[in-house]
Amino acid sequence: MLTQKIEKKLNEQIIKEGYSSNLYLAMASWADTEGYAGIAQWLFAQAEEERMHMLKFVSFINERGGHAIVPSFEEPPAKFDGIKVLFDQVLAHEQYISGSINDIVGLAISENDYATHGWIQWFVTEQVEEEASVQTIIDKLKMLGEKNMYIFDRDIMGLRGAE
Ligand code: OFO
Repeated sequence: MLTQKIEKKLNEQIIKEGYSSNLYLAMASWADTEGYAGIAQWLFAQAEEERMHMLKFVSFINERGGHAIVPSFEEPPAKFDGIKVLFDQVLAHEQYISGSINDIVGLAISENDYATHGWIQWFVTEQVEEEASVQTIIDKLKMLGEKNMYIFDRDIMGLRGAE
C-alpha cells in the first residue's frame, strides 16, 4: 500500500512524464515542418518513450492500491530557436526530470517504502542513459556547426535514444 505522500509524488510524476511526451511531440512537429526529417523521427520516438514512462507510473500506482490520476497538461511551446537550442532544451529538461526521480528515491527511503524504492531504480538508470544520449547529440552538433545541419539530420535518422 502506498502512503499518501508517495501516491501524491508519483501522481506528480505522471504530469511530468506526460508533459515530456507532449514537449517532444511539439519539438518533433516543429522539426518536421522545418524539413528535418531525421531529427523529427528521433523526437517522435522520444515522445512515445515518455508516454510509456507515464503509463508505467499509472500502472504502478494502481497496482499498489493507489489511484493514478490522468491530468491535463500545460501546452508546450510550438516554435524553437534552432536545432542546437532545441537539444540544449531537451538536455535541461532531462536534467530536471532526473532531479525529480531522485526526489522520489529520497521520499521512498524516508517513508520506508522499499517496493517503490526498488521499482524506481529503472528510472534512475533510464535518466542516466537519456542524459548521455542527448549529450552525445549536442557534442556532435558542436563539432558540425549549424551549417552542416543536413549531414547531422541524416546522421540522426534511425538513431535510437534510451529505451
Ligand atoms: Fe521519462 O525520461 Fe525523459 O523525461
